[in-house]
Amino acid sequence: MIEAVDIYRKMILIRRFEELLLELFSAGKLSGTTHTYVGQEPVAIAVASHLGPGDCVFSNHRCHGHYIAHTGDIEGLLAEIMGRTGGVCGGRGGSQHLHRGNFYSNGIQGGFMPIVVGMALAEKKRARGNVVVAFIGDGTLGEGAVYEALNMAALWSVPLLVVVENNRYAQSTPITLGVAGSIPDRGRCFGLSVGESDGWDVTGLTARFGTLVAQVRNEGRPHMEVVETYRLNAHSKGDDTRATMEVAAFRARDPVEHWGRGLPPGLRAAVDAEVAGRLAETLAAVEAMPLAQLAEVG
Ligand SMILES: Cc1ncc(C[n+]2csc(CCOP(=O)(O)OP(=O)(O)O)c2C)c(N)n1
Repeated sequence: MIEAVDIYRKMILIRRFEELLLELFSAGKLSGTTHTYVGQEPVAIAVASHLGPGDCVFSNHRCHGHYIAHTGDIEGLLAEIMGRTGGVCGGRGGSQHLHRGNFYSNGIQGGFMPIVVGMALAEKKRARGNVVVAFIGDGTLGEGAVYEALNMAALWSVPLLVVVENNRYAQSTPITLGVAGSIPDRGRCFGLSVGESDGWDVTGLTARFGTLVAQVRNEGRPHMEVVETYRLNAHSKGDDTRATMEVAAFRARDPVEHWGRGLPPGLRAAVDAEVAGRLAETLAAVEAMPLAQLAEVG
């Protein structure tokens, strides 16, 4: 069972890492773009707490939280986003295109879903007891490839967990304008088992994903979990068209802040200081690395 303080350490590491990214972006020190996961941290941690090294994770454009929760590798990630040779992909993949071990991310909405099903089918045939997890957003439900993939996943009965992070917006489009009908029904219509969970209930979410990962692993059939959540920051950097009042109401419910308030203040301050120190050291190490050169692309 993951301790409350460890959950906070992981959540605040993701939060502060991304705040640092936004600062670096404003200072002109980042290559490419960056989409932050601010507000959604409990989801990545709840899923990651139940996966082993043989399990496979596919993530999307909003991948930093998933990557840090699964690997803890902030140096490789920061170096990657800053275009340095020590980056997880040599500084050439950038924010959205990460690969380390069994972790993959891709910025094309839904583009990895057919690949994910193929990986899950391979795991089924190898019978090693591994699961494949795919994180997609509500806006990605507009991609046809997602439905072809869900159809095959159900038909072939593969060990796949699809986590739909419903943060209510696809860039600037609210789900009311982009998603007809019910999101859970979109999984049910293919015969997947489907559940819904609350992205603010950190304890409940962690327990829920424990049950789901075990279910997918033991029964070897796909499940789709729709997690209600909210991104507290802009879609990528400054592109936020949401009502200020709405964002403020969700900011008042910030799950990371709320969880931190549940810890003894001294313990929380110690973790905050530890994370700040770790980030400062990481930034210094990354800034000392050489920039990746195009000529190195093989
Ligand atoms: C195939 C494709 N179309 C459009 C885009 C541009 N795009 C990047 S993120 C995004 C919105 C995605 O919304 P959602 O799936 O809800 O994820 P969220 O950003 O809310 O986490 C879009 C349209 C893209 N990356 N890929």
